[in-house]
Amino acid sequence: METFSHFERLVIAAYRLPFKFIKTKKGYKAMQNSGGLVSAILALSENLQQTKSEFIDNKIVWAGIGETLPQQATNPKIENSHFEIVPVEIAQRTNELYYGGFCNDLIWPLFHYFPSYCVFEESYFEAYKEANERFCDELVKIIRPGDFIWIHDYQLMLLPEMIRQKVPDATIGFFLHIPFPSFELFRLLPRNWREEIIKGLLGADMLGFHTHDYAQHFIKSVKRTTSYECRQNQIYTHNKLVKTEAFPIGIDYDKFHLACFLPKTIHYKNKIKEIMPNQKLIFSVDRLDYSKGLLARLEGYETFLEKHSEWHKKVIFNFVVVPSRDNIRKYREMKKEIESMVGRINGKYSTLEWRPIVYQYKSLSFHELVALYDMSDVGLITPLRDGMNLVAKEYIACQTENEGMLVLSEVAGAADELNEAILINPFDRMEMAEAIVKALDMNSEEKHERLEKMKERIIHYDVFQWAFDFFNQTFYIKKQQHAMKAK
Ligand code: GDG
Repeated sequence: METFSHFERLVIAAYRLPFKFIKTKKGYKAMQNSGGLVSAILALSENLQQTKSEFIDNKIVWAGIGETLPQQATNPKIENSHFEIVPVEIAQRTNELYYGGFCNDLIWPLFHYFPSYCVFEESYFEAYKEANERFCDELVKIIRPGDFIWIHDYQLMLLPEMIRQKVPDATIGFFLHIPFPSFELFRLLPRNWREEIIKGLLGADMLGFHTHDYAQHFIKSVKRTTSYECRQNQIYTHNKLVKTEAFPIGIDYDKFHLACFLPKTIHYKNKIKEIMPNQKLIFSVDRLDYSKGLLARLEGYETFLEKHSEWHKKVIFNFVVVPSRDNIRKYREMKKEIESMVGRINGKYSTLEWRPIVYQYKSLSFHELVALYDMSDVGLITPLRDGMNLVAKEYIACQTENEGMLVLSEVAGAADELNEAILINPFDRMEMAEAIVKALDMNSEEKHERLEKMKERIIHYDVFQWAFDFFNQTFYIKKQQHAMKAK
């Protein structure tokens, strides 16, 4: 029987490669793709040298859709990183049905509790299978014994079992970055699709979710979909033991916290002070997405303005929306609605010298983002559903110069760890309005005390701990499987 003491390579499979390449006069420039997953894995790849896990070596392979590295590409992150890139090619039409269709027209709304937004198309599922097979083909070519294959997110839920069929001894972990919904939602998928998804996922040895609730929802769906025996968080399939666990993703705390003291950030902070003297600042930043609750947030802020005229002229809401998926009709329509609502609220409450909302539809630079986190008095993070929400954790990490308070949706995964924030129901505009007042009025001692508790938790379980915890627990489940086989 094979024995092993560590994993030799980390093989990541995620929908998108971490970089795109822009042609410039001087050659190609590599730009980091946006999103929580890419930030997390890049931070990890930069830090594997100082690994806290004795179970994994510092070699990373990343398979995903995108281009190969042009030779002239320049970017310190690429030069210093230790990963090899494996591009996966998917025909354009298949990708439209797979990514635009099955992933974003069905799984994304369903798993975020928007069943009425779901589109059920047979061709979507066929394309989903085909795309997962394409990933499998590329991975099977490069996988070798000693690899730890770590598959990420809802675009690749069939992949664990596909790889298992071809490489039965592979070590496979899967992490879901979005919520796993209650069975009442999951059961809305056609029976054969939900069976294939559950069996696809169960090809992994370890299945990770952001929260215990998501892991429990998954187990419930396994019980309702298969005849496998489930004991607490372990599932016994026909031929192996699979474990599910909550691994709440963290952030690179030091990167955000220390950035508050860098000259570039200080430059932006001074600018904010200059432009908004004697004003309280409320801040939010999210990708354009209905799950982020942007319209409901504007309604909550409007209610605050309506009920609390004592705050007029004393507060500004800096509302940043980062372009995302705006080639999709639903997203374009939402953008229009946001803009008309911002216009209406500003039209109603603005005076010559004051505008209650400063709206920006763009991506901020890292230092600008950190400066805004640090200088704002209230972080208003109110998704209608969110797997975790890294912005909430980054906001806490950046409270240095001007300690603020976080108003956080109770249905973001982050609410499980950040319970000293002011937690609210994001659909309740009255509750949101009163939470804003509470955050603005909170005395500095109370804010400090609450922030310290939250900081302690996110320092302790940062993005590195998240990954190492996943590797270590997978290592032990592998040992357990070997011991069971040896009996
Ligand atoms: C998915 C899940 C889960 C945002 N705007 C700017 C900017 N960002 C960065 C933030 C943060 C990341 O993007 C967004 O992460 P979130 O977690 O908030 O959201 P998703 O992209 O939806 O991520 C989510 C995550 O995966 C990880 O598992 O938490 O629930 O939906 O890091 O800082 N960065 C810069 N400028 C911006 O304007 N520089």
